[in-house]
Amino acid sequence: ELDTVLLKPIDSSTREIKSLDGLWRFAPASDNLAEPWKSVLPGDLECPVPASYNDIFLLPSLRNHVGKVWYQRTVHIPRGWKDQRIFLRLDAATHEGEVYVGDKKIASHVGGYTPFEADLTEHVKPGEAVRVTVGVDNILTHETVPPGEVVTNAVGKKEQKYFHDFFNYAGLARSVRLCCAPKNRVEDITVTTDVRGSAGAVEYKLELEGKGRAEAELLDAEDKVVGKASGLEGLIDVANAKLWQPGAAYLYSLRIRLYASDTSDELVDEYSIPVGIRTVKVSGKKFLINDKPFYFRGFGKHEDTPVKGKGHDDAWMVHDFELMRWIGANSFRTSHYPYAEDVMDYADKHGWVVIGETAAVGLNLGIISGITGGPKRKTFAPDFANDNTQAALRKGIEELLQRDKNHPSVVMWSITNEPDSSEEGSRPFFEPLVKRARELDPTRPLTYANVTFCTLEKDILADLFDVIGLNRYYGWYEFTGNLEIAEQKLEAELLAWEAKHQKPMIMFEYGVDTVTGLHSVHAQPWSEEYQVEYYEMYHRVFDRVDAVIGEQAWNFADFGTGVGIFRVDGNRKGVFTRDRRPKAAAHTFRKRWTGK
Ligand code: BDP
Repeated sequence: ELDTVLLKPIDSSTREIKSLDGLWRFAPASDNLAEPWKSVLPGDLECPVPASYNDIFLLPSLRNHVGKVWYQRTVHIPRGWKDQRIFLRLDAATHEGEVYVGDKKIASHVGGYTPFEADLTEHVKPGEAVRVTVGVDNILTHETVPPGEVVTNAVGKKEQKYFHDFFNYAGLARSVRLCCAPKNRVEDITVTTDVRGSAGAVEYKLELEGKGRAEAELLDAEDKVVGKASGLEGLIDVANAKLWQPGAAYLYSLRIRLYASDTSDELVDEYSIPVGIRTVKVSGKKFLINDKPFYFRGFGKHEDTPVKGKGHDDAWMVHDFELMRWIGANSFRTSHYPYAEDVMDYADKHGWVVIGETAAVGLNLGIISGITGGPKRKTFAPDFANDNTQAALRKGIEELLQRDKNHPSVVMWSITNEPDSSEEGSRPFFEPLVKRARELDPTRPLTYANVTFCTLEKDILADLFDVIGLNRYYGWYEFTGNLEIAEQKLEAELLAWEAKHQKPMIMFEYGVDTVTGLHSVHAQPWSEEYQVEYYEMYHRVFDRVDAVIGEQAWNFADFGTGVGIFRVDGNRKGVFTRDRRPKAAAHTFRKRWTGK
C-alpha cells in the first residue's frame, strides 16, 4: 500500500474540478500570529498562486524568510456536489504544507515537489462557503530532501543553509484545486505497454474505492475505440499500433468506466488517461526506445523564471519547449526535483523524452569542503543524511514514481544528483532505495548523476544503476580556461568509465558560466566565445566515445541561486539567459542538433 495520492484530478462525466488559482490573502508567520487559521489573516498582502512568494514582494524579510507563511481564501463548495468525495488537491507546497478548513486541520504533507490532497468530505457541505488556510514551511533540515540546516547568524537572525545550487524558492508554486469524485470510484490506474512486431499491447491494472464493474476501452487519437477489456486487470492488443516516438508522439486514451454492479448499467465513475505505446530498455551500451538506439540531446533544466521563481506558468513552459524545439533538443532531465505535472503532460503530447529526477540533491558535504578547503564532514552519518533522511527520500521516490508512472515521456528515473558516492555510507543509504524503485517500476531504467570528486576509482554506487550519468566541468572548475588539457582529461575519463562499467553513459551536466554580451578574441572564461569553444570541445569528445548515449548541457537557462562569490546574480551557465534570449552557444547547439 502506497501512502500517496493516486490519480490526478480530472474533469469527466462523473468528476469536477474548480480552480483555486489566483490571489490568496498572505502573511508570513510571526510571534504575534497565533492560530492564524482561526480568523482572517492580518495585513493587506495578497500572493498569487501558483508562484514562489520570494520575489513577488519587495521585502528582503520575505525573500529570505525562514519558516512558515500563511495563505488564505474563501472557497465556495459547489451546491451540486452532493454525495461526492470532496477534496483539495495541492500540486505542491514547498517544502511542507498544512491545510485547515475553518478551525480544523485536515491534512499535512512533507516534500516540496509532489502533490497531496486534503479530504474535505466530512468537513464541508455542498453550497456553503468555507475559509481555507494553508501553511507552507520552507525549512530544510538534515531530515528533509533536499537537506539543509537552519543556523542563527551573527546578528541573531535565522538563516537557511543548503547544499544545492539553486535558490530555495518556496510557497504554493503549483496549482491548487477543489475537486469532487464519486464515492465509488476508480482510485488508481497503472498502464504498461509493449510492442510485438506491428502490434501494441496495453496492459492495465485498476484499484477501486468501493465496488463496481469496470470496463476499459482504448481509443485512438480520433476517439475511435480500438480495443476493449473488462475487469480490474486486462490486456488490450492493438493491431498496427501507432507508437509513441520521440519527437513524434501518438497518444491513445484508456477510458475506464465503472458501473454500479455486475448487472447494472448505471455509470458511477469515468476516468480517462493518455497512453503512449512504447518500450524502453538498456541493451549493452545502448538505450533503446522502441528497440531503436536513442541519443539524448537536451538540457538539465530548472523551474525558474523572474518574479515567479518556481511558479508554474503555461506561457513560460510552452515557450521553453519551443526554444528547445528550435535548438533541436529531444529530451531533458527534471534536475533537481520533480517538475509540475503540466510539464509531464505536455511532454507526453509533444514527444519529449524526460528523465524524471527526485529532489535528492545536496547529499554531499564533500563538495562544500572541496570548494572551501574546510574540514570534511561525513554526509551519510547520524548528524546529516540519516535513517530519517533515507525514509524521506524513500517517500519522495514513491510519490514521484506513483505520480509519473503512466507518462510515456518519462523513460528513466534519476534517483539522486551528485551524492557523495565515495563515502562508505552511501551504499547502505542508496541500495535499498534503488531496490524500492525497481520494485515499484520494473519497466524503466535507473540512473544517477555522479559528481567529479567521486572518480571512477572512488565511486561505489555506479553498479547499482543501468545508465551512468556524469556531471563534468573540465575547463571550468578544473583546468579553468585550458580547453586543451580539459579535452584530454575528459576523453581519458570517459573511456575509463566505459572500460570498467560497460554501460551507457549520459553527460548530465557540462557547462560554463557565461555573461551575455561579454566577448573576447581569446575565448576567455565568462565570455560567449569561451562557452562556444567549451561546448565544441565536449562534443568532439562525445563523438569519440561509444558508450556516450546523450548530452544534457548545464543549463538550459540562467537561474536564481543563493548568494555567494561563485555566483553573479545567479548561475550563468544557461545556453539561454534567464529571460530566454540565446547566448552565442545556442547557435552552436542548434547547428549540431539540427544541422541549421
Ligand atoms: C553541479 C550541480 C548543479 C550546479 C552545477 C554548477 O549538480 O546543480 O548548478 O554543478 O556548478 O554541481 O553550475
